[in-house]
Amino acid sequence: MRFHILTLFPEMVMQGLMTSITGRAVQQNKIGIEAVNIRDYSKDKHNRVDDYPYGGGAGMLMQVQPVYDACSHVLERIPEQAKRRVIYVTPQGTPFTQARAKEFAEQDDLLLLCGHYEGIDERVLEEVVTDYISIGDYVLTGGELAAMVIVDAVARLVPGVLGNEESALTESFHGDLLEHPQYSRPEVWHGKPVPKVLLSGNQRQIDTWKREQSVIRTRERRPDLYERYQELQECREMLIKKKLLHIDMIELINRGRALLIYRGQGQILLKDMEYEIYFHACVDTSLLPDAGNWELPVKEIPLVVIHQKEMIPYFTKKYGLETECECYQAVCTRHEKLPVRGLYRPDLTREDGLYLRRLALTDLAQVFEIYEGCCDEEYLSSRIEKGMLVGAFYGDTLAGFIGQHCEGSIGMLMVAEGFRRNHVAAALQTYMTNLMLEQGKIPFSQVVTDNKESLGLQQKLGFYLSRDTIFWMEAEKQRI
Ligand code: 4GY
Repeated sequence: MRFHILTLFPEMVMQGLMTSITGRAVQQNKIGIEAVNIRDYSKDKHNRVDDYPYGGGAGMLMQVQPVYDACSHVLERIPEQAKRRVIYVTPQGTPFTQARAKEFAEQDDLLLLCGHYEGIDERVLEEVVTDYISIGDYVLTGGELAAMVIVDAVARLVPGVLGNEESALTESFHGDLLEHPQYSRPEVWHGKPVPKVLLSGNQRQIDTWKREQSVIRTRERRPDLYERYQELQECREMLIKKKLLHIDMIELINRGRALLIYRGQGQILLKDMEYEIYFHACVDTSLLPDAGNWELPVKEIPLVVIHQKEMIPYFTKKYGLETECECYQAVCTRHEKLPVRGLYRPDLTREDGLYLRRLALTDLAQVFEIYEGCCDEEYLSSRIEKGMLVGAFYGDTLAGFIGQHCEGSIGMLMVAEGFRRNHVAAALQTYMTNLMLEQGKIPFSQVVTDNKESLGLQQKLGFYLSRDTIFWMEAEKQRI
């Protein structure tokens, strides 16, 4: 990730960002930061960059030419295929959130344009800016601090910047809840002891306590977030009446990734915060709507998982979606890890040399060689890039792999031809299941109804199958 900050005060930005964690990340080549001085692009003999606004009014405006030339110069230097955004920081932008930070962290190059005086001539903004972002409802003297806020929040999401990070496969989640309070030594300070439970060593109790504290804190300090949290909990209660069938939606809520789009008429529509995927359930099928007199409050739905067959015509008619596949949900309902004896050892090797490890982009060729499932190659490589696939190797040969789909299910299980019936699939599924259990997630997979082999494997490992099926529906043949 490379950050390019276009500013009239390059020293201010570099001073701030070259200190502490972002500075270390630059030194370690995890990120690049450059400040481009807009004044260097002035064609005025006095290096002026500002002028009076047409129509009068207080103060000065930054002129089109230096801003445009500074921007063009940066854009010309970045590779053509690089994913890029040009961000203008302004109180008139959309609010900067953790979700936006994640979105920006996916880019290769971020240009941040800092305004000064009364702002920048609208015409150059129209030509170069892709995103208008505000860091809050207050007015600064310039865009620099706002740009630094964004660089900082995005940089810490770049792999390797924090150093201590968990991989995407093992990261924890919190969603709408605030963090719980934290304590370190000494055990008693100013007569205040550290909460007893934290010294108990009982991890289950500790986790429950942390969760309770998060809820209390959110209710007291952020009633707005708490209201969202509560609404989702109510949805969860309704969905859990058919836990196996609705497990994907329940887990989306549990993992703090659910946005409630609609609730009413016995229906729930959720959206994944991170991907353009919708989830629909009729929790009261006596209220099944007919497509004529009833509307969901969304204009477009590119991809949806529906949980009641009766809704297919509605989504076809209203959103032009086609059924892509019909699946059973297979759910691991227990909390204890699956036994691994004979599959792999804790150090991830097996007596006969089977070895499990996370896949990297350097394994891509081998993955494509053995893959014959339904996801396209672009999707598969994006999941590998995010560290969501685990491979099973004999020596250097990839015998099979498994992964987590973007919506959270276990999938993409594939075993190479020569290695079938060799416990490789069971080893992979067991490994992924235990990994998810360790993180407090409910492991589940979605198995296409005619995949007898996979249905058998799931059941053999103790996964329960939903009685009814779910349907993936999408606009065109593509999956994110
Ligand atoms: N708030 N969020 C903000 C800001 C300063 C005059 C335009 C904010 O993002 N930026 O207050 N920026 C102004 C100063 C030119 C930007």
